[in-house]
Amino acid sequence: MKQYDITKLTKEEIQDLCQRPKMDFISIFSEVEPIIDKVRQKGDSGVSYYTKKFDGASPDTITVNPADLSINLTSSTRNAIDTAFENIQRFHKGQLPQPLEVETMPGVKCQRVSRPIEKVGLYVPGGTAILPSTLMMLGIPAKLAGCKTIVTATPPHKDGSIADEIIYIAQKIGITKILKAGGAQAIAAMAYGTNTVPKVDKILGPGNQYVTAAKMMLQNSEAQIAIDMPAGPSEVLVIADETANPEFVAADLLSQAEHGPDSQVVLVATKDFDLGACSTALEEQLMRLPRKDVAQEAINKSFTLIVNNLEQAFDFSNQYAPEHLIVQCEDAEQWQNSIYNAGSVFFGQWTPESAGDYASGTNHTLPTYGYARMFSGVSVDSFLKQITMQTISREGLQNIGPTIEKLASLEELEAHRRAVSIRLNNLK
Ligand code: HSO
Ligand code: ZN
Repeated sequence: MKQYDITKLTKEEIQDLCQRPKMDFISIFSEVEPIIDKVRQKGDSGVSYYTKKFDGASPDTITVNPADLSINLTSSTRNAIDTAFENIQRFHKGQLPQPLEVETMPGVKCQRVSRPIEKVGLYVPGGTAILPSTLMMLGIPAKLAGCKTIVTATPPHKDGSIADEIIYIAQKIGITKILKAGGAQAIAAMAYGTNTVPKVDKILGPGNQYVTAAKMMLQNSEAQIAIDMPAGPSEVLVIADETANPEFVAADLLSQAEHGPDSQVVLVATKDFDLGACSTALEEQLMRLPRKDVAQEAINKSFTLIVNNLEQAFDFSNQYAPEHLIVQCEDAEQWQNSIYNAGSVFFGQWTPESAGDYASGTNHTLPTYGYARMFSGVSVDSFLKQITMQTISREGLQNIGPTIEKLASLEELEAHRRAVSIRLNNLK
Protein backbone atom coordinates (compact mmCIF):
# COMPACT_ATOMS: atom_id res chain seq x y z
CA MET A 1 0.00 0.00 0.00
CA LYS A 2 1.19 3.50 -0.77
CA GLN A 3 1.98 5.56 2.29
CA TYR A 4 1.52 9.28 3.00
CA ASP A 5 2.27 11.48 5.99
CA ILE A 6 -0.47 14.02 6.54
CA THR A 7 1.99 16.65 7.82
CA LYS A 8 3.82 16.61 4.47
CA LEU A 9 0.72 17.04 2.32
CA THR A 10 -0.88 20.26 1.10
CA LYS A 11 -4.64 20.82 1.39
CA GLU A 12 -4.98 20.04 -2.31
CA GLU A 13 -3.03 16.79 -1.99
CA ILE A 14 -5.26 15.70 0.89
CA GLN A 15 -8.31 16.52 -1.21
CA ASP A 16 -6.84 14.43 -4.06
CA LEU A 17 -6.56 11.43 -1.73
CA CYS A 18 -10.33 11.67 -1.18
CA GLN A 19 -10.98 11.44 -4.93
CA ARG A 20 -12.33 8.09 -6.10
CA PRO A 21 -11.30 6.62 -9.48
CA LYS A 22 -13.17 8.34 -12.31
CA MET A 23 -16.10 6.43 -13.74
CA ASP A 24 -16.55 6.97 -17.45
CA PHE A 25 -20.33 7.18 -17.41
CA ILE A 26 -20.66 8.77 -20.84
CA SER A 27 -19.39 5.67 -22.65
CA ILE A 28 -21.32 3.36 -20.29
CA PHE A 29 -24.52 5.30 -20.99
CA SER A 30 -24.10 4.75 -24.71
CA GLU A 31 -23.70 0.99 -24.17
CA VAL A 32 -26.69 0.82 -21.88
CA GLU A 33 -29.08 2.91 -23.96
CA PRO A 34 -29.74 0.29 -26.70
CA ILE A 35 -30.35 -2.36 -24.02
CA ILE A 36 -32.95 -0.18 -22.33
CA ASP A 37 -34.58 0.61 -25.69
CA LYS A 38 -34.81 -3.01 -26.73
CA VAL A 39 -36.37 -4.09 -23.43
CA ARG A 40 -38.85 -1.23 -23.58
CA GLN A 41 -39.90 -2.18 -27.11
CA LYS A 42 -39.73 -5.97 -26.96
CA GLY A 43 -40.48 -6.65 -23.29
CA ASP A 44 -39.87 -10.24 -22.17
CA SER A 45 -38.22 -11.34 -25.41
CA GLY A 46 -35.79 -8.40 -25.13
CA VAL A 47 -34.87 -9.53 -21.62
CA SER A 48 -34.39 -13.13 -22.77
CA TYR A 49 -32.16 -11.97 -25.62
CA TYR A 50 -29.73 -10.22 -23.24
CA THR A 51 -29.85 -12.96 -20.60
CA LYS A 52 -28.69 -15.38 -23.27
CA LYS A 53 -26.09 -12.95 -24.59
CA PHE A 54 -24.58 -11.78 -21.28
CA ASP A 55 -25.28 -14.62 -18.82
CA GLY A 56 -25.31 -17.52 -21.29
CA ALA A 57 -28.63 -18.68 -19.83
CA SER A 58 -32.05 -19.44 -21.32
CA PRO A 59 -34.41 -20.06 -18.39
CA ASP A 60 -37.81 -21.61 -19.30
CA THR A 61 -39.62 -18.59 -17.88
CA ILE A 62 -37.99 -15.31 -17.00
CA THR A 63 -40.06 -14.85 -13.85
CA VAL A 64 -40.87 -17.33 -11.11
CA ASN A 65 -42.95 -17.19 -7.96
CA PRO A 66 -40.61 -18.21 -5.11
CA ALA A 67 -43.47 -19.95 -3.29
CA ASP A 68 -43.69 -22.46 -6.19
CA LEU A 69 -40.05 -23.53 -5.96
CA SER A 70 -38.57 -26.33 -3.90
CA ILE A 71 -35.14 -25.99 -2.37
CA ASN A 72 -32.53 -28.11 -0.71
CA LEU A 73 -30.44 -26.44 1.99
CA THR A 74 -28.46 -27.83 4.91
CA SER A 75 -29.77 -27.02 8.36
CA SER A 76 -26.61 -25.05 9.17
CA THR A 77 -27.25 -22.80 6.16
CA ARG A 78 -30.88 -22.35 7.16
CA ASN A 79 -29.89 -21.60 10.75
CA ALA A 80 -27.33 -18.98 9.73
CA ILE A 81 -29.83 -17.29 7.42
CA ASP A 82 -32.55 -17.47 10.10
CA THR A 83 -30.34 -15.84 12.75
CA ALA A 84 -29.22 -13.04 10.44
CA PHE A 85 -32.81 -12.57 9.24
CA GLU A 86 -34.08 -12.18 12.82
CA ASN A 87 -31.41 -9.60 13.71
CA ILE A 88 -31.92 -7.56 10.54
CA GLN A 89 -35.67 -7.68 11.07
CA ARG A 90 -35.36 -6.62 14.72
CA PHE A 91 -33.17 -3.60 13.96
CA HIS A 92 -35.27 -2.49 11.00
CA LYS A 93 -38.56 -2.91 12.85
CA GLY A 94 -37.29 -0.29 15.29
CA GLN A 95 -37.04 2.14 12.37
CA LEU A 96 -40.78 2.20 11.61
CA PRO A 97 -41.77 5.86 12.00
CA GLN A 98 -44.34 7.12 14.49
CA PRO A 99 -47.13 9.30 13.08
CA LEU A 100 -46.51 12.99 13.78
CA GLU A 101 -49.21 15.47 14.81
CA VAL A 102 -48.51 19.09 15.72
CA GLU A 103 -50.98 21.86 16.49
CA THR A 104 -48.95 24.75 15.09
CA MET A 105 -51.54 27.35 16.23
CA PRO A 106 -54.78 26.81 18.14
CA GLY A 107 -57.11 25.07 15.67
CA VAL A 108 -54.42 24.42 13.06
CA LYS A 109 -53.56 20.72 13.09
CA CYS A 110 -50.74 19.39 10.88
CA GLN A 111 -49.91 15.72 10.49
CA ARG A 112 -47.35 13.57 8.78
CA VAL A 113 -48.17 9.95 8.04
CA SER A 114 -46.10 7.40 6.19
CA ARG A 115 -47.27 5.09 3.45
CA PRO A 116 -45.36 2.35 1.67
CA ILE A 117 -44.19 2.68 -1.91
CA GLU A 118 -46.53 0.12 -3.40
CA LYS A 119 -44.29 -1.59 -5.95
CA VAL A 120 -40.53 -1.94 -5.58
CA GLY A 121 -37.76 -3.72 -7.46
CA LEU A 122 -34.76 -5.14 -5.61
CA TYR A 123 -31.58 -5.82 -7.52
CA VAL A 124 -29.38 -8.61 -6.16
CA PRO A 125 -26.08 -8.84 -8.06
CA GLY A 126 -24.70 -12.13 -9.33
CA GLY A 127 -21.27 -12.14 -10.91
CA THR A 128 -18.34 -13.68 -9.06
CA ALA A 129 -20.26 -14.42 -5.85
CA ILE A 130 -23.87 -15.09 -4.91
CA LEU A 131 -25.17 -12.47 -2.49
CA PRO A 132 -28.14 -13.81 -0.54
CA SER A 133 -27.30 -11.31 2.23
CA THR A 134 -28.19 -8.46 -0.14
CA LEU A 135 -31.70 -9.86 -0.59
CA MET A 136 -32.18 -9.79 3.19
CA MET A 137 -30.89 -6.20 3.38
CA LEU A 138 -33.39 -5.04 0.74
CA GLY A 139 -36.33 -7.37 1.20
CA ILE A 140 -36.70 -7.21 4.99
CA PRO A 141 -37.16 -3.41 5.19
CA ALA A 142 -39.42 -3.51 2.09
CA LYS A 143 -41.70 -6.02 3.79
CA LEU A 144 -41.68 -4.14 7.11
CA ALA A 145 -42.58 -0.91 5.30
CA GLY A 146 -45.60 -2.68 3.79
CA CYS A 147 -44.68 -2.68 0.08
CA LYS A 148 -47.28 -4.78 -1.77
CA THR A 149 -45.44 -5.89 -4.88
CA ILE A 150 -41.80 -6.79 -4.33
CA VAL A 151 -39.89 -7.95 -7.40
CA THR A 152 -36.35 -9.27 -7.07
CA ALA A 153 -34.06 -9.37 -10.07
CA THR A 154 -30.94 -11.50 -10.06
CA PRO A 155 -28.95 -13.09 -12.90
CA PRO A 156 -29.55 -16.84 -13.29
CA HIS A 157 -26.89 -19.54 -13.41
CA LYS A 158 -26.04 -20.93 -16.86
CA ASP A 159 -28.63 -23.71 -16.39
CA GLY A 160 -31.30 -21.07 -15.78
CA SER A 161 -31.58 -21.71 -12.05
CA ILE A 162 -31.36 -19.35 -9.05
CA ALA A 163 -29.38 -20.14 -5.89
CA ASP A 164 -31.44 -22.01 -3.27
CA GLU A 165 -30.29 -19.50 -0.62
CA ILE A 166 -31.88 -16.66 -2.60
CA ILE A 167 -35.11 -18.62 -3.04
CA TYR A 168 -35.24 -19.51 0.65
CA ILE A 169 -34.91 -15.85 1.66
CA ALA A 170 -37.43 -14.79 -0.99
CA GLN A 171 -39.89 -17.29 0.48
CA LYS A 172 -39.30 -16.05 4.03
CA ILE A 173 -39.90 -12.45 2.98
CA GLY A 174 -42.84 -13.20 0.70
CA ILE A 175 -41.27 -11.78 -2.45
CA THR A 176 -43.90 -11.53 -5.21
CA LYS A 177 -41.73 -12.54 -8.17
CA ILE A 178 -38.13 -13.33 -8.97
CA LEU A 179 -36.95 -12.00 -12.32
CA LYS A 180 -34.20 -14.24 -13.62
CA ALA A 181 -32.16 -11.48 -15.21
CA GLY A 182 -29.33 -9.12 -14.34
CA GLY A 183 -27.64 -6.01 -15.69
CA ALA A 184 -29.31 -3.10 -17.44
CA GLN A 185 -31.90 -5.45 -18.99
CA ALA A 186 -33.25 -6.36 -15.54
CA ILE A 187 -33.42 -2.73 -14.45
CA ALA A 188 -35.23 -1.75 -17.66
CA ALA A 189 -37.73 -4.61 -17.31
CA MET A 190 -38.66 -3.50 -13.78
CA ALA A 191 -38.76 0.20 -14.72
CA TYR A 192 -41.09 -0.23 -17.74
CA GLY A 193 -42.78 -3.51 -16.86
CA THR A 194 -43.26 -6.34 -19.35
CA ASN A 195 -45.92 -9.03 -19.85
CA THR A 196 -44.53 -10.98 -16.92
CA VAL A 197 -42.60 -8.37 -14.92
CA PRO A 198 -44.67 -5.86 -12.92
CA LYS A 199 -43.68 -2.23 -13.42
CA VAL A 200 -42.24 -0.88 -10.16
CA ASP A 201 -42.01 2.63 -8.70
CA LYS A 202 -38.58 2.41 -7.10
CA ILE A 203 -35.50 0.29 -7.78
CA LEU A 204 -32.97 -0.39 -5.06
CA GLY A 205 -29.81 -2.40 -4.67
CA PRO A 206 -26.15 -2.45 -5.60
CA GLY A 207 -24.79 -3.51 -8.97
CA ASN A 208 -21.99 -3.07 -11.46
CA GLN A 209 -21.58 0.08 -13.53
CA TYR A 210 -24.12 -1.07 -16.14
CA VAL A 211 -26.73 -1.54 -13.45
CA THR A 212 -25.89 1.84 -11.91
CA ALA A 213 -25.96 3.56 -15.31
CA ALA A 214 -29.35 2.00 -16.12
CA LYS A 215 -30.77 3.15 -12.77
CA MET A 216 -29.45 6.68 -13.36
CA MET A 217 -30.84 6.86 -16.90
CA LEU A 218 -34.24 5.43 -16.03
CA GLN A 219 -34.79 7.71 -13.08
CA ASN A 220 -34.56 10.60 -15.53
CA SER A 221 -36.84 9.01 -18.11
CA GLU A 222 -40.55 8.72 -18.78
CA ALA A 223 -40.44 5.41 -16.87
CA GLN A 224 -40.79 7.63 -13.78
CA ILE A 225 -38.96 5.58 -11.21
CA ALA A 226 -37.03 6.51 -8.10
CA ILE A 227 -33.73 4.88 -7.17
CA ASP A 228 -32.04 4.39 -3.81
CA MET A 229 -28.71 6.14 -4.45
CA PRO A 230 -25.86 6.43 -6.91
CA ALA A 231 -23.40 3.60 -6.32
CA GLY A 232 -19.69 3.03 -6.89
CA PRO A 233 -17.24 0.33 -5.83
CA SER A 234 -17.33 -0.77 -2.18
CA GLU A 235 -14.96 0.93 0.31
CA VAL A 236 -13.65 0.86 3.86
CA LEU A 237 -11.59 3.30 5.92
CA VAL A 238 -9.95 1.97 9.08
CA ILE A 239 -8.74 4.31 11.83
CA ALA A 240 -6.11 2.67 14.03
CA ASP A 241 -4.08 3.87 17.03
CA GLU A 242 -1.43 2.11 19.09
CA THR A 243 -4.07 -0.04 20.84
CA ALA A 244 -5.31 -1.56 17.56
CA ASN A 245 -4.46 -5.18 16.82
CA PRO A 246 -2.44 -5.10 13.54
CA GLU A 247 -3.70 -8.53 12.48
CA PHE A 248 -7.32 -7.51 12.95
CA VAL A 249 -6.72 -4.32 10.97
CA ALA A 250 -5.12 -6.32 8.13
CA ALA A 251 -8.06 -8.75 8.13
CA ASP A 252 -10.58 -5.90 7.93
CA LEU A 253 -8.75 -4.25 5.04
CA LEU A 254 -8.70 -7.56 3.14
CA SER A 255 -12.36 -8.34 3.82
CA GLN A 256 -13.27 -5.26 1.83
CA ALA A 257 -10.48 -5.65 -0.76
CA GLU A 258 -11.77 -9.08 -1.82
CA HIS A 259 -15.03 -7.56 -3.09
CA GLY A 260 -13.46 -6.38 -6.33
CA PRO A 261 -10.31 -5.05 -7.97
CA ASP A 262 -11.68 -1.51 -7.73
CA SER A 263 -12.64 -1.69 -4.02
CA GLN A 264 -11.25 1.26 -2.07
CA VAL A 265 -9.31 0.39 1.08
CA VAL A 266 -7.80 3.12 3.28
CA LEU A 267 -5.86 2.87 6.53
CA VAL A 268 -5.53 6.01 8.65
CA ALA A 269 -3.04 5.29 11.42
CA THR A 270 -1.51 7.33 14.21
CA LYS A 271 2.31 7.33 14.39
CA ASP A 272 2.50 4.70 17.11
CA PHE A 273 0.27 2.11 15.42
CA ASP A 274 2.41 -0.93 14.55
CA LEU A 275 2.36 -0.46 10.80
CA GLY A 276 5.21 -2.95 10.23
CA ALA A 277 3.30 -5.75 11.93
CA CYS A 278 0.19 -4.81 9.99
CA SER A 279 1.97 -4.95 6.60
CA THR A 280 3.44 -8.35 7.46
CA ALA A 281 0.06 -9.66 8.56
CA LEU A 282 -1.51 -8.29 5.39
CA GLU A 283 1.01 -10.12 3.17
CA GLU A 284 0.54 -13.37 5.05
CA GLN A 285 -3.22 -13.25 5.16
CA LEU A 286 -3.45 -12.20 1.53
CA MET A 287 -1.45 -15.20 0.30
CA ARG A 288 -3.95 -17.56 1.90
CA LEU A 289 -7.07 -16.02 0.34
CA PRO A 290 -8.95 -17.81 -2.44
CA ARG A 291 -9.66 -14.41 -3.99
CA LYS A 292 -6.10 -13.17 -3.54
CA ASP A 293 -5.76 -11.81 -7.07
CA VAL A 294 -8.81 -9.60 -6.68
CA ALA A 295 -7.76 -8.46 -3.20
CA GLN A 296 -4.18 -7.81 -4.33
CA GLU A 297 -5.36 -5.53 -7.11
CA ALA A 298 -7.50 -3.52 -4.71
CA ILE A 299 -4.66 -3.31 -2.17
CA ASN A 300 -2.25 -2.07 -4.88
CA LYS A 301 -4.48 0.94 -5.44
CA SER A 302 -5.01 1.63 -1.76
CA PHE A 303 -3.09 3.79 0.69
CA THR A 304 -2.12 4.40 4.30
CA LEU A 305 -2.22 7.89 5.75
CA ILE A 306 -0.13 8.58 8.85
CA VAL A 307 -1.61 11.19 11.19
CA ASN A 308 -0.39 12.90 14.36
CA ASN A 309 -3.52 12.28 16.40
CA LEU A 310 -7.04 10.92 16.25
CA GLU A 311 -8.61 14.36 15.65
CA GLN A 312 -6.71 14.50 12.36
CA ALA A 313 -7.82 10.95 11.60
CA PHE A 314 -11.51 11.76 12.01
CA ASP A 315 -11.15 15.03 10.07
CA PHE A 316 -9.72 13.11 7.14
CA SER A 317 -12.37 10.41 7.43
CA ASN A 318 -15.15 13.02 7.34
CA GLN A 319 -13.58 14.55 4.26
CA TYR A 320 -13.28 11.14 2.57
CA ALA A 321 -16.83 10.09 3.62
CA PRO A 322 -16.29 6.33 3.49
CA GLU A 323 -19.02 3.74 2.95
CA HIS A 324 -17.69 1.80 5.97
CA LEU A 325 -15.68 3.31 8.81
CA ILE A 326 -13.93 0.97 11.25
CA VAL A 327 -12.66 2.65 14.42
CA GLN A 328 -9.99 0.63 16.20
CA CYS A 329 -8.68 2.89 18.92
CA GLU A 330 -8.98 3.26 22.66
CA ASP A 331 -12.58 3.96 23.81
CA ALA A 332 -13.63 3.82 20.19
CA GLU A 333 -17.31 4.60 20.73
CA GLN A 334 -16.38 7.83 22.49
CA TRP A 335 -15.61 9.27 19.04
CA GLN A 336 -19.20 8.91 17.85
CA ASN A 337 -19.86 12.67 17.90
CA SER A 338 -16.78 13.35 15.78
CA ILE A 339 -18.19 11.36 12.87
CA TYR A 340 -20.19 13.34 10.31
CA ASN A 341 -19.81 11.55 7.00
CA ALA A 342 -19.89 7.74 6.80
CA GLY A 343 -22.33 5.07 5.62
CA SER A 344 -21.96 2.64 8.53
CA VAL A 345 -19.54 2.67 11.49
CA PHE A 346 -17.91 -0.20 13.40
CA PHE A 347 -16.49 0.59 16.85
CA GLY A 348 -13.81 -1.36 18.70
CA GLN A 349 -11.64 -4.35 18.02
CA TRP A 350 -14.40 -6.96 18.35
CA THR A 351 -16.60 -5.36 15.69
CA PRO A 352 -15.56 -6.47 12.19
CA GLU A 353 -17.30 -4.99 9.16
CA SER A 354 -18.39 -8.51 8.23
CA ALA A 355 -20.84 -8.36 11.15
CA GLY A 356 -22.74 -5.55 9.45
CA ASP A 357 -22.34 -7.13 6.03
CA TYR A 358 -24.24 -10.21 7.16
CA ALA A 359 -25.86 -10.53 10.48
CA SER A 360 -25.71 -7.93 13.27
CA GLY A 361 -28.83 -6.13 12.07
CA THR A 362 -27.63 -2.97 10.29
CA ASN A 363 -28.03 -2.61 6.54
CA HIS A 364 -25.17 -3.19 4.11
CA THR A 365 -26.62 -1.25 1.15
CA LEU A 366 -24.71 1.96 1.76
CA PRO A 367 -23.57 5.14 0.00
CA THR A 368 -20.14 4.88 -1.66
CA TYR A 369 -17.98 7.22 -3.74
CA GLY A 370 -18.21 10.09 -1.22
CA TYR A 371 -22.03 10.15 -1.35
CA ALA A 372 -22.07 9.43 2.41
CA ARG A 373 -21.81 13.24 2.65
CA MET A 374 -25.49 13.51 1.63
CA PHE A 375 -27.03 10.04 1.37
CA SER A 376 -28.01 7.43 3.97
CA GLY A 377 -27.89 3.68 3.55
CA VAL A 378 -31.03 1.69 2.79
CA SER A 379 -33.49 1.51 5.68
CA VAL A 380 -37.24 1.18 6.22
CA ASP A 381 -37.47 4.88 5.19
CA SER A 382 -36.21 3.97 1.71
CA PHE A 383 -39.51 2.14 1.13
CA LEU A 384 -41.81 4.81 2.55
CA LYS A 385 -43.22 8.15 1.50
CA GLN A 386 -44.29 10.74 4.01
CA ILE A 387 -47.63 12.43 3.36
CA THR A 388 -48.56 15.62 5.18
CA MET A 389 -52.17 16.29 6.12
CA GLN A 390 -53.95 19.19 7.81
CA THR A 391 -57.27 20.12 9.35
CA ILE A 392 -58.10 23.70 10.30
CA SER A 393 -61.09 24.51 12.52
CA ARG A 394 -63.23 27.68 12.33
CA GLU A 395 -61.25 29.08 15.20
CA GLY A 396 -58.03 27.99 13.53
CA LEU A 397 -58.86 29.82 10.31
CA GLN A 398 -59.67 32.96 12.27
CA ASN A 399 -56.23 32.65 13.88
CA ILE A 400 -54.16 31.98 10.80
CA GLY A 401 -56.30 33.60 8.07
CA PRO A 402 -54.90 37.17 8.26
CA THR A 403 -51.34 35.83 7.97
CA ILE A 404 -52.22 33.92 4.80
CA GLU A 405 -54.08 36.92 3.35
CA LYS A 406 -51.09 39.18 3.95
CA LEU A 407 -48.57 36.79 2.39
CA ALA A 408 -50.84 36.15 -0.63
CA SER A 409 -51.13 39.92 -1.15
CA LEU A 410 -47.35 40.27 -0.98
CA GLU A 411 -47.01 37.68 -3.75
CA GLU A 412 -49.86 39.35 -5.66
CA LEU A 413 -51.76 36.06 -5.86
CA GLU A 414 -55.25 37.39 -5.36
CA ALA A 415 -57.10 34.09 -5.80
CA HIS A 416 -55.04 32.63 -2.96
CA ARG A 417 -56.03 35.54 -0.71
CA ARG A 418 -59.70 35.24 -1.60
CA ALA A 419 -59.80 31.50 -0.82
CA VAL A 420 -59.24 32.64 2.77
CA SER A 421 -61.26 35.90 2.73
CA ILE A 422 -64.38 34.18 1.39
CA ARG A 423 -64.33 31.89 4.41
CA LEU A 424 -63.52 34.60 6.97
CA ASN A 425 -66.45 36.65 5.64
CA ASN A 426 -68.68 33.60 5.95
CA LEU A 427 -67.66 33.28 9.59
CA LYS A 428 -68.51 36.91 10.44
N1 HSO B 1 -19.50 -5.08 1.98
C1 HSO B 1 -20.52 -5.14 0.96
C2 HSO B 1 -21.71 -5.99 1.35
C3 HSO B 1 -21.47 -7.45 1.37
N2 HSO B 1 -20.40 -8.04 1.91
C4 HSO B 1 -22.26 -8.47 0.92
C5 HSO B 1 -20.53 -9.35 1.78
N3 HSO B 1 -21.66 -9.62 1.19
C6 HSO B 1 -20.98 -3.72 0.62
O1 HSO B 1 -21.38 -2.99 1.69
ZN1 ZN C 1 -18.55 -7.04 2.31
